[in-house]
Amino acid sequence: MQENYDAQKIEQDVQEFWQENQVFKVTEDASKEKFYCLSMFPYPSGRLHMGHVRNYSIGDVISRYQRMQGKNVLQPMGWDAFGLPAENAAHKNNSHPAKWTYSNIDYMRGQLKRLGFGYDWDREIATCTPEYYRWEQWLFTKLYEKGLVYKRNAVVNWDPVDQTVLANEQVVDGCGWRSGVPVERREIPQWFMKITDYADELLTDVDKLEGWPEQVRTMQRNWIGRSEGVELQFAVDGEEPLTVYTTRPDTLMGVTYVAVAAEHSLSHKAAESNAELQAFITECKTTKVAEADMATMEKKGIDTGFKAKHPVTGEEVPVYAANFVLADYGSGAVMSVPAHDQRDYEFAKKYGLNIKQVIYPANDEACDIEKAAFTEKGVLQNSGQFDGKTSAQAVDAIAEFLSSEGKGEKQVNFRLRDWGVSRQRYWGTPIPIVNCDKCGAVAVPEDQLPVILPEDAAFGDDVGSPIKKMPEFYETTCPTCGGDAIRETDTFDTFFESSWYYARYTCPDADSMLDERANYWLPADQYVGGIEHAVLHLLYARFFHKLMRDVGLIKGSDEPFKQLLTQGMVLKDGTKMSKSKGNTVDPQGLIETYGADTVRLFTMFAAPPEQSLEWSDEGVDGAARFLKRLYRLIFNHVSGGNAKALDIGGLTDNQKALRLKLHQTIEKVGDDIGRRYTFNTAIAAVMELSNELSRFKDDSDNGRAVVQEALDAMVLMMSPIVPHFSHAMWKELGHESVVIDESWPVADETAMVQDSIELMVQVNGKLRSKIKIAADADKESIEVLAQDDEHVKAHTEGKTVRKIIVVPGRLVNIVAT
Ligand code: ANZ
Ligand code: ZN
Repeated sequence: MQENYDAQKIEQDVQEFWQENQVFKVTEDASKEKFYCLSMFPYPSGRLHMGHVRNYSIGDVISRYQRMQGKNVLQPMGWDAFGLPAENAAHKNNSHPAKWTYSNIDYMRGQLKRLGFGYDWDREIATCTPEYYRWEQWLFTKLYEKGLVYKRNAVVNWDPVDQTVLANEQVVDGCGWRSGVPVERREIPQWFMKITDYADELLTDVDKLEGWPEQVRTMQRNWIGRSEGVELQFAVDGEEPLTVYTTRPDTLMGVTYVAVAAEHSLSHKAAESNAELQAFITECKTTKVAEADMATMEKKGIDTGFKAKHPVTGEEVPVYAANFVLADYGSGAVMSVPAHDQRDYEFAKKYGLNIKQVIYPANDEACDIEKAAFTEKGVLQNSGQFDGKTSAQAVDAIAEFLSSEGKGEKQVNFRLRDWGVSRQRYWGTPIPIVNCDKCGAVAVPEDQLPVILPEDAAFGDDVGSPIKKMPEFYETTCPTCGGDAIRETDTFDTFFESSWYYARYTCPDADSMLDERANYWLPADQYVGGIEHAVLHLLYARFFHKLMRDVGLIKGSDEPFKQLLTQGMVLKDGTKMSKSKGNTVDPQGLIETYGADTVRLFTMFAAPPEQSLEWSDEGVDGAARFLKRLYRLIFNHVSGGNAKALDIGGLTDNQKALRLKLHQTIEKVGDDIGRRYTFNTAIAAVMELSNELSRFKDDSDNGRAVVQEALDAMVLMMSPIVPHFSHAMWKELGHESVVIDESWPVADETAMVQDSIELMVQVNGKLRSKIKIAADADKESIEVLAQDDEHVKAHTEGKTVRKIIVVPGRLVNIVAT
């Protein structure tokens, strides 16, 4: 065995071994329990960043651990290869998005291989290849037949200087990112997927996702946003009745005005003779409609002059056009109850409208209508026939009354909108539709798929999509009547590709969208990725799973991802690492300096996976030192020749103590990696064991046998995290087998007679918990274990740990503010 640890040499050899023996290639094997571990695939932006390294290290550790549990593990990788940055790069360099994308893929694939991630590369997918996107085109045509996709006019961001549609992320402070001029809103025909048809199922199935973080489940629920309310009508003289949707019908008697969206038909009608209102409508067109902005923006409105008749009292209230009413939610009109809705309240104060309180606190809650709206439920007053009812009773009574008068009905509403999938971009999947003057929008027939994105399109200074200027692409014949027709030149939102890649990995070469293999592997047992995808990507993937199920492609599962792990951010000096902030650390340099195993070890040790990871150069050094120390221990042991078999009956107290520690560690590490996913505490426990081993001086046969047992187990336990190191060390320790084929070590119960002490743990001087630790645990691991305690966490959550004081043998005090 070489005396010094040479990471580069070891890693190169081991990677060659993996490659030659195709160790990560998997096939379906019904006799084995499967485990499908999926990490979110990257956008091929050029180089891996630390966030990728962290994400993929977590996935790889889980995969390798599961493999050691004897499971048939699938871990695939691919590329989310369509998207705007490729187009921008092409315009800039007068080159082509495909060229840029494929060369990035080549480079990044090399980086992933260099990091030693155990992917089955035979299953690699790049979503920009026709072999991939043809199937989503196919699905789209099937869904068109089923009525699950449709075309309608919708608003886009239009850049009047560049004469092009902008994606939302290309609009900066209301202006085009290149032109710098205010963006206009334009209506053009676009394609929509009827995700709202699945709103109910998408919502109720969130309950089944027990392996998902509660936070993400809540975000899914909120996004879908089911609400129960009443839809009711206010009569307007000489006009169609005005329909409003309310979740608080109990406040009906407190309505003092009605507000409609600027785009509402009544508003347009009134504007015909009201220039001020016309200007207001135009102004609303250019302001953002994101709901997040709704809450904070200044509320503005204009009286339309129309009067609405209250459905119970017949009293007339004014109708305002207001900027806070969303045109495409509910009916685009709201009954305003300033006494009980804060937004209505502010608006009424501003325009001097009546505020009529009708709900009063049921108990001794404070309520001062002079200061703010009272938004709680309560008991009705000033409400005529409904006086004295509680809010809950009034909801039913008012709904019944309206229903009997033919003026309203209970209704369930969803916040979720249909998914607009048209993008006026080039580098995406062509929408497989042909527009014929006679036949309308016709789906491209199956035998004419895929509609291939022409890769010879010209890129240069011009910013729009080049296929919109390529008659050889868009001039075609109608599949139905054979007449001249025009091909759709829009492409799919790139969320389309990432909505089903997880399924295609199971059968990447299938000559249908999916085949039987999908049912062996799906659902994915573990999904690992960023919290930024907690809403849309996950929702769309869940939706696609159900769509693919309902066209008969998937059987036996309703949801794509059983367990979800959302990794925390990688920070430097407390802020997110990002190119724009210029505080990135390039993983490539680290790999070249330290080797992949050190990088992997650092990322797994520095923080639990769901928390943010603070970058630290010392931390990387520490990880490197630990591997060197472990190497040295193994070197020293191996230099003494083969160890004899362990004689359990003849163990000394010291030997027993080491075995106790060893088997406790095995138990803890198995639980930390396998169940809790706290890889950092698992590593801390192995470090602690290695310290114990350094202090253990016993050259007797049995002493050396215990050391061998410990080193073997440590190498196995570390192998998911530092797989190259472990592969080499396993061999040096005299084993004929390869570590990747080994099983996870099992703790020997008989060796686990307690020899631990209890430490008190205080947070800011207050006793919060007691932890059991090895009698001679070192400071570093005590700190990690103390902070990891559930009771302690409850008191440090959301705070920053400033200092940790360890009084050996007695207590730990954590100072957190
Ligand atoms: C009267 C009322 C009184 C309301 C009250 C709330 C509190 P969710 O739960 O999101 O469905 N609303 C309805 N359509 C709207 C639109 N197009 N743009 C903006 N706001 C709209 O919320 C439904 C509530 O949001 C409705 O209930 C309505 O205001 C408002 F004390 O009606 B409410
Ligand atoms: Zn036709």
